[in-house]
Amino acid sequence: MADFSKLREDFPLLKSKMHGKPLVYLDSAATAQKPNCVIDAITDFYQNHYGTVHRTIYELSSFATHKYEETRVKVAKFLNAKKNEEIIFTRGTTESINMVAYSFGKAFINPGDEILISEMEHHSNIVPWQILCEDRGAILKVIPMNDLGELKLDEYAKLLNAKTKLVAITHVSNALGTVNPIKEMVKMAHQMGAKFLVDGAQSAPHMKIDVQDLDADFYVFSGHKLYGPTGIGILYGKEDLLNAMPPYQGGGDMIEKVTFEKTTYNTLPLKFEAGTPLIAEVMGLNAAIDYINSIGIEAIYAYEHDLLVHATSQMEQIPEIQMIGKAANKGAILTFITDGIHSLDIATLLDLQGIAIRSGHLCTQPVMRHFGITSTARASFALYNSKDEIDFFISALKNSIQQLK
Ligand code: 7TS
Repeated sequence: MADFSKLREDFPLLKSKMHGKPLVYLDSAATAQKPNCVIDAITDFYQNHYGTVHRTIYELSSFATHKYEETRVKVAKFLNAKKNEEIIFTRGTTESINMVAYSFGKAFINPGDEILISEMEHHSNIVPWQILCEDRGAILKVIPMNDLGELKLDEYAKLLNAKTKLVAITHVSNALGTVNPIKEMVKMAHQMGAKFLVDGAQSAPHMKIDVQDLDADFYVFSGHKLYGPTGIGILYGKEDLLNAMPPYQGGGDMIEKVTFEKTTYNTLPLKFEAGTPLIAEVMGLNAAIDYINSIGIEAIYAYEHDLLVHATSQMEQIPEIQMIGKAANKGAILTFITDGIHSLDIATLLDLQGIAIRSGHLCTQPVMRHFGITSTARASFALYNSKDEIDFFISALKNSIQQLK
């Protein structure tokens, strides 16, 4: 069992001070801090091994290609994908969703078809579908949620019909913390013949993912929320679907043969990886997955859940605080508003005490609309946070409220 009190030491930035106070970093839902092993893997690659992948045979390139493809195998294992070829490297969750919207859309979406999303989606799982629907004459429908921040599954069942071609839902809401019953939702979609995309941006870093058990057709996430570098993400897709979809971009590596008359495309996964890829970022992701595996994702889930329970019970005792997102099954995300005080003011006062939280609409304006607000404050936890930090955050929050009242 990992000693979580020591893990913090793996993260150099967490030793720093902000406004002269020790940093308490509570914005991991936006992006996670990086352990030394990830930073070192990227530096080591640039200093000692840097070269291109797939195109040539000299030693540097062979090494880079080997590590690049080794990372694909690690990601496939991490998600329990059936085949390594089902793992595509992208720039992040946003790009993965846009890729599916473009390529799946081109192959399978026709005028009058329906795409289902939910009221709690991040803007990256709304806008690409709107663009697609406008383009193809398709219709976007939205599964509503209740005031606890849980999806209404009875409404979902009613919205599903023979015209539904794709359902795209977040596994864990970045605004509410809600963990959606994805396995059950996938089953319902499949019974209607619809495909299912899971936005795993907030689940992959925190819980065991088994794409075969979920039976998801697509599962996407970002490396930077998983203690890896920015600029790297994953699109998992079932092989037969990816094979049936046209390429997203044209360029080097994604071709089999090019002539001016006709070009034929490479097989999976390179068909979807046009151009020189994010090689150093993949090296960083490789190290990040090793790091998570060395701790154990189940242990991370249990530890963070404990932090969530500890924080929630204290938050509920602050009379001026109203929690946004009270689902029965929640990830380690606490979103709240404060009577008569703007979230930006709270975030500013906390920042002066070294505490980093997010404020604003959290890229989920429809969630804000549901609750009749425009802005919230959000504290989110990761494996390097501690109960002491949470206690410090709670007391600083209480002080800030008294100051601003
Ligand atoms: N989907 C969800 C559920 C997210 O939380 C995010 C990022 C994205 C998609 C987009 O990921 P990206 O890596 O492509 O940007 N969420 C947040 C957040 O809550 N605060 O900043 C980014």
